[in-house]
Amino acid sequence: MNYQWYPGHMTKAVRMMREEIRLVDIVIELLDARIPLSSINPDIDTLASGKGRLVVLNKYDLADERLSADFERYFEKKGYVVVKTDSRDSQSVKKISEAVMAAGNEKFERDRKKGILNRPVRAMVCGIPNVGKSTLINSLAKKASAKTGNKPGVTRGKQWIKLNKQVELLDTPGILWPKFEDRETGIKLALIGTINDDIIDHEELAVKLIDICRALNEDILKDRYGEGVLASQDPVEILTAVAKSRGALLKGGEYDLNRAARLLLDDFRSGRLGRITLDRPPVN
Ligand SMILES: Nc1nc2c(ncn2[C@@H]2O[C@H](COP(=O)(O)OP(=O)(O)OP(=O)(O)O)[C@@H](O)[C@H]2O)c(=O)[nH]1
Ligand SMILES: [Mg+2]
Repeated sequence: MNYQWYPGHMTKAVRMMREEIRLVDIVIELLDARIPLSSINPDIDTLASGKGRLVVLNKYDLADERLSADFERYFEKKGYVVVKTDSRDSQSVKKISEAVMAAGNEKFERDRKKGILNRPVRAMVCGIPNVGKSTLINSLAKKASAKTGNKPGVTRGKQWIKLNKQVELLDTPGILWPKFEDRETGIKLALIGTINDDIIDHEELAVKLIDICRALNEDILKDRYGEGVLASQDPVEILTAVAKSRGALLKGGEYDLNRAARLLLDDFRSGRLGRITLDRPPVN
């Protein structure tokens, strides 16, 4: 299992970001709070050099609270302004608009000294597919201006959205990078649902998830699928127990492991297995 997903629209998106970045004052980088390290685009530092930077740990509602606090400190130490959010919730994204406005005020002051008036502050929102960029923009704008959807690759072209007279936001298509540095990164990105489902081997990925859950806490799977999952150490047998608990059967009466795998992945992605973070902050 070695997931790589880099369709043509991402090549175009990177080119577009390079062009548009000249126009922006701030780059808002959305990371998935469940994988704050594996969802960092390694090219963003070069792409966004010289710009104000804001790091958003989004889908915080799905991530482990203690680890999120550790990651928050980790990124703050690196000098970023960090905000943890559930971008569907307009209360939760308030801090982002505050940070953008604060950066905006500095800019207006600089502009005024140069005699430039009424130029709004512009921020580009970027991050991996499905991380919640368009949802964030809609919550900030308090209306549905950007198209959203629970699959990667919903936003295809650029879209400027005016928040108010002072702030404009640029929604961008989610981008991954042509090669992940290691297999684990590809697996984590696939687990959270940022890689197109069509190229995923669901059973293999579910087996990986079973190993991860068991290493974290034996009760995670038991609480959701019952005692049956404790009968074996073997992840394929555990997946069979999940099929049993959910009545996932094929026509001949055999257990439908593919359906069980999809159910399990879906339960993880929507937080029904609890708040689980897959990355660990580096010890330094
Ligand atoms: N639980 C949770 N779900 C979220 C959050 N933010 C967004 N979502 C959901 O995640 C899915 C993807 O959201 P989008 O805003 O379309 O993501 P995007 O980053 O614009 O995706 P692309 O345009 O495909 O790159 C949607 O189903 C959202 O409802 C969040 O903070 N928590
Ligand atoms: Mg989008």
